[in-house]
Amino acid sequence: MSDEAFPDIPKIEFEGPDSKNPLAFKHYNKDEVVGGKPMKDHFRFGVAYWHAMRNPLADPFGGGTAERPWDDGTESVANAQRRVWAAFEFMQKLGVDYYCFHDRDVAPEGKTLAESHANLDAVADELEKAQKETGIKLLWGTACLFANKRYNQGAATSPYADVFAYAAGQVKKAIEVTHRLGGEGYTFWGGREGYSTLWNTDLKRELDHLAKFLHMAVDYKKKIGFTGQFYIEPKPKEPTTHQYDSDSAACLNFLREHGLMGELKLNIETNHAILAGHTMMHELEVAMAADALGSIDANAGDELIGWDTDQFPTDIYVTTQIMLCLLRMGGFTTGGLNFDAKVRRESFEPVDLFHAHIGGMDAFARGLKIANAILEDGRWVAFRKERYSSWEQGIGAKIENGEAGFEELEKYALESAEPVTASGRQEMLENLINEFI
Ligand code: XLS
Ligand code: NI
Ligand code: NI
Repeated sequence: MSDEAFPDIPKIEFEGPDSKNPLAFKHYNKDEVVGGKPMKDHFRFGVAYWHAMRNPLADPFGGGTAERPWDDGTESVANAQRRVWAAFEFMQKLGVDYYCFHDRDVAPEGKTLAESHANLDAVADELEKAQKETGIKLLWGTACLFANKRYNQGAATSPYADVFAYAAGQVKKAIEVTHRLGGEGYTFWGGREGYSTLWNTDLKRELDHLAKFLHMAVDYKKKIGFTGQFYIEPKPKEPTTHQYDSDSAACLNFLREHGLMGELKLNIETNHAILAGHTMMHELEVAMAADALGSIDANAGDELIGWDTDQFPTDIYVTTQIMLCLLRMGGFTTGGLNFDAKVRRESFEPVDLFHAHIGGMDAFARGLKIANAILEDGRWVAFRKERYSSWEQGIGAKIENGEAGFEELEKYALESAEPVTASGRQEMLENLINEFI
């Protein structure tokens, strides 16, 4: 076997829309300037280490199918270190600039916390070398607080104080390693921070504990001088019946109630939006309205299966909506588009990892070009502006400026004719958007 993990796969290049080469980009042209900056800076694409490198592709009815010839299947540190080089070869050939990881997907869990820390350090040594050699950077790190049996009833929301303390020790270390590797962010996804039944759950106490945990993390981050952005990732259910961080609105309310606004932004995942009964655009708009959209876990769900299927994003209508939000926000600062997505169990060959990511990157490139064209055209923006124009002067401006109360408004309504509204023109706008797709 050659030293390469993907010996038959060359560097993926942009060949344009007419190319029939499945291992080429048709739309993602990293240096092409769209809307004032190169494509790669709009997206800041990241590979999710857990899916790309660690997902065995099992489902509830059968074990893993993934063929990963560079991996000897053991939970050894040496195997984990070797895997780092396969991961970076993959990312380099694909041409992404970022990756994300959980502590326990890059390094094996030891028998004690001390041993786990040491394993993580040993793999972080390799990650640091590989980052230096390739220029690939860490978008964010995170800790796996859901796989080990000790977390079966939660981590920061476990009914057991010792579990909370263990989780704190684990997260402390994960933040330190993220800091050491120059991570631009750190994500909290509350794997099992929720409940299965209220018969055994003190909901208020658990939520207070979660807030305490996050405050401790914020304090520690400042103490060690880690300036990366903290994110919280909403998800409504799965694995628990009800997750506390269920959607953007719930997360924002939680952060506000506990004095954490400004300390954490949201990392929003498409499939989680769907599970919450929302569209991705809704979740993004809610976060943007609170100035709290930080990063995105790019994937897709299956409308026919009610799980977090974590599929690769291919729907150009959705990528267009996401890019419309990002362009209006002025783009990411610390965040990026992390492909929190896995290939299907049937797609077990290494090359499928390339097909999947190429498809996702091309889908976003098209979304960007379409969204930029919609904004440059101006009709969509103008329609929305016109729809709210009654707030620009007269009584609308007075209300917005806090210069009118109920008495003034009643007087105004009594003296005015019946209010006039115009059509919302939903269908016309849907047609307008489709003009560009
Ligand atoms: C799981 C989450 C997870 C987070 C990181 O559903 O999406 O992958 O992104 O813990
Ligand atoms: Ni995610
Ligand atoms: Ni998910």
